[in-house]
Amino acid sequence: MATLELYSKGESVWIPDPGAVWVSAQLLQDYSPGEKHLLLQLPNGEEVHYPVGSPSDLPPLGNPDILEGENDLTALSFLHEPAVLHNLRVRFLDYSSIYTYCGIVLVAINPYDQLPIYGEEVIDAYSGQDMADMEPHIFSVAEEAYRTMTREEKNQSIIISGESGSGKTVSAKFTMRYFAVVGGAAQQTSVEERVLASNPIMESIGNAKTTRNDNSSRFGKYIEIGFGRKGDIIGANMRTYLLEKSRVVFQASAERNYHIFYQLCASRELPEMRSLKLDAPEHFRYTNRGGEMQIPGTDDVSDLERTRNAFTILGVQPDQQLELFRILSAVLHLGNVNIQASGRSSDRSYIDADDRSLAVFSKLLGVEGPQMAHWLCHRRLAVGGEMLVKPMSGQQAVEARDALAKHIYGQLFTWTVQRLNSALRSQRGQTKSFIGVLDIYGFETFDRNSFEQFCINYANEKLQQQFNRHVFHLEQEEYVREELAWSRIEFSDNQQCINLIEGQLGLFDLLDEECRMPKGSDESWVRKLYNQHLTGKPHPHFQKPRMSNSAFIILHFADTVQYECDGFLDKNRDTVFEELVNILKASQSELVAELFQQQENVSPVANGSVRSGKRVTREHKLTVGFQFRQSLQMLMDTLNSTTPHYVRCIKPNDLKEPFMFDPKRTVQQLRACGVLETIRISAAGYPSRYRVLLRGPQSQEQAQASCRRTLPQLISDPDQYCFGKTKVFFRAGQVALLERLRAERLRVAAVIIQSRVRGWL
Ligand code: AOV
Ligand code: MG
Repeated sequence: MATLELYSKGESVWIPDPGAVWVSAQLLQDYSPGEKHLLLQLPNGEEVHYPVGSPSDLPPLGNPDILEGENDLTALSFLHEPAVLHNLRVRFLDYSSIYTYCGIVLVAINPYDQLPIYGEEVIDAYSGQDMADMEPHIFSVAEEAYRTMTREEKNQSIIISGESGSGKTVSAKFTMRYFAVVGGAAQQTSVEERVLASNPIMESIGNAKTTRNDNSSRFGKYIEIGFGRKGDIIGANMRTYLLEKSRVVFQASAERNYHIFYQLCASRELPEMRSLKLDAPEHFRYTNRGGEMQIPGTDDVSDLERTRNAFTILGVQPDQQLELFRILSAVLHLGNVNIQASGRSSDRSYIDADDRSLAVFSKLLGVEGPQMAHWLCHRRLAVGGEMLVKPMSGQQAVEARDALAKHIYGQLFTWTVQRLNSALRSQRGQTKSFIGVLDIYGFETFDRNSFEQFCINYANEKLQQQFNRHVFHLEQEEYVREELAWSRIEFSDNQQCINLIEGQLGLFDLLDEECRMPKGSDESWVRKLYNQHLTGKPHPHFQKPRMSNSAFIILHFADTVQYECDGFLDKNRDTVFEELVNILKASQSELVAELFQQQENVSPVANGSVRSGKRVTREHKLTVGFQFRQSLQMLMDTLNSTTPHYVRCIKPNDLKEPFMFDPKRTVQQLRACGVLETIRISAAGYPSRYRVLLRGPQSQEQAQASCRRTLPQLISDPDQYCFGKTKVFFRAGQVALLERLRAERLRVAAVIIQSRVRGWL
């Protein structure tokens, strides 16, 4: 909390406001301890009595005007939410500056407008420059990573986060383009071109229109760009995380399936596409569920051309591309296979022998139609050591069909990533160091949250922890370097919440266990969660909603989220029936057969559990949750072995309007992405660092001595500042006090603040 004497007449404070979140008001009287009100004047001239029960109710103080529009928020005297919000808004609206530093974080606000700040001449301007000398920019972060890599020969990471539609993928692409330009060899080679060509491919198979973003990435990506001895790009490698496979068979209203399906449908009249027997996307069950087939401002035909060119650049020849398109088209036809229910209580199902979609599907994939029809509607079952074939109900058969479609798409996605990686592998010797760019889904909370949100939010807990620990590490290193007599800084670690999710008897652990049980169910899993984490000593991050027995609540660092347990087991198992996959394995098409050689969650013969409509997973370690935990741990290990650079993207309004700033939405994201958390962390330490120099020819020692003499007279509380070897460290608010004193008593002040040292770097 700031010093009380700063609450004096004429000063400004921030008071909460339902619309603007915070508004500035002027103090009309000095505040003296014990008073129950502050007399304030609002911007519209209105005078209000602001209640102050105790000094802790005092509203946050405004910053000195000279700091308005600062390009590094940690330079502000008062580091609090209203100050951060105000400065971001001023920079964004008054200066069209979408980038601002907040210590080691670059905050990027989506302008929803084409800005002339990404041209090659801008790249040239940033190239070779010191971060501190340049306006904040995504290129300055890229340059900083590049320079640190070449200077220290150490791997770097650029970690980009933010909610859906905030600009992560756009930012990631700009950093890649930056590296392609500065890391381009003197003679144009194709490596940079290949690295950039991976983007349109990944976007066509991994991005889709959602209600939040017309080009939403439905997977996480970490791409390592490898550089050689001379700092030139020599290759790349990417890892992907948790593709949203449910989208292949279902889309919410106004959403689309993956772009590639619409690109293919739109190009169906091309001679080479005729054999795919495609139709308009309205006619496929898997592409028409969202009701909207067209994205304004995009042309699916030319997008397919771009996708195909990119494939060609990456060495995937046109005939193999067509092979991929054939499999994708087969998925669409599979969705149109009509499954009819039969039997007295609809406990059986069948597919008409002349089902056209099944015929096309089978022809495209080179498999036996009748066999396919049989195994879509039946399954093998082991009962007492004997094999039985049991019919499936219409509902079960539809689920089996959809599971197969998701499986085919998932295998195709994985295969494509592997194919691109082998095309991007360095052919010119060893990679010296790499810069990894992480573009991963941000924290998500919807009206209804399921397994996907659970995994995504868990990933964000892990990233937040990585970030917290890194920031603290830097703070403490600085204190050691400056030999501060300073005990450790307190900070809130989110380890407890992470343990709840990934630890022993944690949510994933119990989920995997439930998945192994023949009679396991979502409800019984959630009951076990209540038992484990609510009885006895309740877990501080876990709650049960009052009105539901099928949901649970997690108190995440960013927000409190309620998850509905429905579907967790199935999504975690993610199985597909073995008989169906065996048919595909026997395909005449080489690529189809290859796709299904590496099997993940294929359900073998069921053990009687089919009665409850459940499938079993062969091994615990193959659950989606288990794989996700493992891949995240590997990601964290990689990130921790690199020097990280952080970019936090903000979506300033939900209307996709150019330069429109909705303070409520912005604050919400600042809270969720941990920028404010960082501010809180730094306010607990010494956020304002000043090199304290005196005018005139004084030696370093003399200057230090004067400071030591003078400061105690200016700031009475010795806990508010601390002398380091080369700097004085001030607690939050002290610099504002000094500045005011200087303005008032210029002659008395012996301290002249000359040069401000940038935040944490
Ligand atoms: P995301 O990656 O963060 O969402 P995108 O990078 O796809 O978000 O950005 C969404 C849209 O915002 C883009 O298609 C552009 O129209 C616009 N945009 C973003 N950044 C800029 C910029 N710097 N300049 C101009 N326009 C921009 V998601 O993938 O949904 O989480 O899963
Ligand atoms: Mg994206």
